[in-house]
Amino acid sequence: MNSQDYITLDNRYGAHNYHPIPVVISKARGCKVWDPEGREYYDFLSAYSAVNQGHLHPHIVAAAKAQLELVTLTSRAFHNDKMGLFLKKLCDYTGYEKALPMNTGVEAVETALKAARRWGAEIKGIENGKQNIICAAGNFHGRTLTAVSMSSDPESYVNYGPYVPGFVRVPFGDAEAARAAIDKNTVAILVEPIQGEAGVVVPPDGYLSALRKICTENGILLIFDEIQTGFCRTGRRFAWQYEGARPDIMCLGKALGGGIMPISAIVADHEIMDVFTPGTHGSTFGGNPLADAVGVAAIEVLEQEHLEENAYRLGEHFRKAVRAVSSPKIRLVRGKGLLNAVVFEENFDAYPACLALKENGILAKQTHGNIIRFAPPLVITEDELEDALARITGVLASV
Ligand code: IF1
Repeated sequence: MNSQDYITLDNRYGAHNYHPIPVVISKARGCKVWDPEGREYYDFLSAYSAVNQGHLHPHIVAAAKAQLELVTLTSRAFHNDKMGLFLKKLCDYTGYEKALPMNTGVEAVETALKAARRWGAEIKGIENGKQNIICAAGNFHGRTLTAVSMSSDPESYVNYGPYVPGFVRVPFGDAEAARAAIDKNTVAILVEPIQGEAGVVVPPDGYLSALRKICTENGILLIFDEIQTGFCRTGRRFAWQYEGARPDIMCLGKALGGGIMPISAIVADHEIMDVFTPGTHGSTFGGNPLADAVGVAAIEVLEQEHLEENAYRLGEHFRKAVRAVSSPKIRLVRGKGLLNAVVFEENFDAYPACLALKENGILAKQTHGNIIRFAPPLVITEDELEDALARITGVLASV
């Protein structure tokens, strides 16, 4: 079978809920992937930042293989000998007292929202059912009914009603708007430190720390969704560290699984995490021993290879090189670390540019039509980035 055969199969048997770049990936290693015909590409999407450590990192693969010889799934009806080690590692790495493991990112978001609502009812004494949570326009927190109920993007929410109530949406990047939306039943503010799906929207400096201050002053929780920005992607372990704006709850996913399997979690201190009591939340697969072994190895790679430093340094270089491209179609280049986007003019369709990038050995995907996100695995070397940049700037200069 060749690439076209695989694409035909997908189209015949799969729901048409995606419009992928027409490339089939059958092998991957580090920051590169290959199609069945043997063509080589740089991966500039990194599965939306889920492979920060690079594809098939040997340390993470070894941990998975070793665990596959022992035990993979126990459920939480019993203890296993890996979960505690994983939770400790995650708490040490993030600087929180407790962690609650789930699987996908949106489950971490749901977990954070449940924690905040329960905290509001039990600690703040808000009448159950009256809790509200402030979120930001342009957010992306996942695909469940709760997550799309927060969304301002019609693609995400249209015809999925009735929507989950209890959310108040304010403009992203405007801390005073968030402050003004707080009422006596508000339990939390939830935002992404940088909005990924919205097109790598970096808020004004001081926004995150202003939100921190507002939440503290009003006795409500600050929740950051670091599912896409976390684990070194933006040049720090977590994007909030640029402003010392430590949230009360942090949602984590994607790169926590090292590109091997879905692993997510929330972290928080005990006063918040203790709102969960036996039977009040959980997951069949959350905290499974295979995920625990993979999660520990995924964090070890981030630490041992100093990936936040690599992301910071190469990110500066990437933006400088791409900003030097002169094209009347490019409006701006923005991002932090190795989470970057090239924003074209309002009505520009970036899909053909992504096809041209593919022809030149670069895989990237547009978002909102006129924006291309560039987010290679953080293990990319300076030489590899140089090689990729020559191709990227060449294509961008010719659009
Ligand atoms: C798709 C987007 C990125 C996320 C943040 C929670 C989740 C995500 C900040 C949910 C997931 C993914 C989902 C994936 C594509 C991708 C995406 F374009 F859709 F928006 F990255 F920008 N919070 N983002 O970015 O995590 O439940 O998927 O594990 O839906 O195709 P999940």
